[in-house]
Amino acid sequence: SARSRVIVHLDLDCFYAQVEMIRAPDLRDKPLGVQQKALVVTCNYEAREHGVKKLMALKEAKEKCPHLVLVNGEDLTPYREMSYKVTELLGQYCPLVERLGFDENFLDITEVVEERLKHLQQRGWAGVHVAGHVYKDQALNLHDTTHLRLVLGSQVAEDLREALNSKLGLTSCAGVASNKLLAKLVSGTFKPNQQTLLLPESSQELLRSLGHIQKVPGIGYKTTKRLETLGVKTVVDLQRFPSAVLEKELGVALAQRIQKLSYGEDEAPVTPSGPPQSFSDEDSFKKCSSEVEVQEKLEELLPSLLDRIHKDGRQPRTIRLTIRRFSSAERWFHRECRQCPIPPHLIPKFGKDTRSIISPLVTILMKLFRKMVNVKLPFHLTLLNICFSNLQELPTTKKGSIGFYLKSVVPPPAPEEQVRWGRWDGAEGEGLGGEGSAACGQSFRRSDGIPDTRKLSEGKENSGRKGGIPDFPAPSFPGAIDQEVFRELPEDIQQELLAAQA
Ligand code: DCP
Ligand code: MG
Ligand code: MG
Repeated sequence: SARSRVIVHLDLDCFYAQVEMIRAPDLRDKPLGVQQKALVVTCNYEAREHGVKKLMALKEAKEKCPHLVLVNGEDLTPYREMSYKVTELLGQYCPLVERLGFDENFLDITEVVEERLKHLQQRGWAGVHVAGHVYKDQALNLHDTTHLRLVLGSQVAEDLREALNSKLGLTSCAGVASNKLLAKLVSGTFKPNQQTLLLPESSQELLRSLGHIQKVPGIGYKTTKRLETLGVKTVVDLQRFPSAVLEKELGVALAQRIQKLSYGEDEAPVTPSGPPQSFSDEDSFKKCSSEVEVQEKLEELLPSLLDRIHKDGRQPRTIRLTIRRFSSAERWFHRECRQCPIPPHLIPKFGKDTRSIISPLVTILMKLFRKMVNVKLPFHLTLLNICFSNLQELPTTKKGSIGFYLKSVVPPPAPEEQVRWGRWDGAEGEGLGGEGSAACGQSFRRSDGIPDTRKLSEGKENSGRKGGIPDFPAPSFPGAIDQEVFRELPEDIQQELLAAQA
């Protein structure tokens, strides 16, 4: 039987705000908010002391803290770059690093711990102590090798956090536990700049403390709704619900997985993320209703996107345009897309002759656009997204690109059926993203018969995202966060936002 694992979940403190404080150190001792449109998406801990919260409306934040300093965080470039530096650094300590959003990483440190254990066995483990907190102050038993391994894991986590701090100037929180679910749940127990170890005997308490099933990472919005109709609201309800009924309602795979989650069991492996499988950017707006405007928006989006591809060093083979039409009924989820191969003569110009390809790319995108929209009739768009995918290595990829950094540990592409961590399960995407996906002409079927949306494949394709993410309800949201930001958010926050829309 498999030896129990040691998993670390690392979450950076007030991530965007930290990046801004590194860029402008005089902001350090001031309450700082990072603004996107009319929202303070995050703020430093100084501002939190004044009552400013993540995702607070700008207006309210200023009322709470009149001397709040604001920086605009709409250009994600600095956060994205720091985010990859973090993953890269962690990858130097352990090959099994999986990104989750911009500011979280899972590490499977079982082998690292095993090495330390060997050393200890030579030296004896009398002086072994836990680093950071133990959840609920549970007493340790170092004669129990599971405890001992987890304690060594807490020391590894401390070393990782110390490395992030000394090499990148970042503080973070960590959770150490025997699987991803528990590590993620425990990591935020003490914040900021602290870490927490969960011993197996306390895992029930941790799960039950969540209360509502919606708080369980891996149980998505749609599944939550279906469970509620069955009368299942709390984690305890789910634990006690007859499995046979659940399997009939949700299908065997999903039923078994979520019931296991309710007990704190999660077998999902830490899957190295590797480099992003696509590059996309988008803009959302109230109204775009002429071809000229569409062309302008596309011309605005392309340069920084091409710049990211240039820095990555790989060349895309496919280009895709996604639009969202105004529609009061389906305003959240209705996206349509068309894609086509990039003409071979343009491919070598990516990364070399960026300027000269903008115009031919716009021509291609406008053709794709006219395949979706009859331009002779009035139209009303609220979003445009350009995505480059099917990235292929050059014979000699530049060192230092994000496409390079994980090369040594990049796994073979994960099969689409693979059940993934958290809300990124295909089954979750089905309900929320399903509408728009049909129009994309790509739908995927899982072996268990649950239709997946394009999101699953697009997810693997999208800057490290895992698919299954519902389309974000931009137009109805006051601070309209763009799709990329939304995808990169921790799932609890995504859920919060979606719930706020409902
Ligand atoms: N973010 C965003 N929009 C949201 C939520 C988050 O742009 N709706 C961004 C800003 C955050 C980053 O994602 O800095 C990471 O999200 P976290 O929930 O981890 O929040 P922070 O790292 O900011 O704060 P904490 O210290 O609570 O982890
Ligand atoms: Mg964080
Ligand atoms: Mg986070």
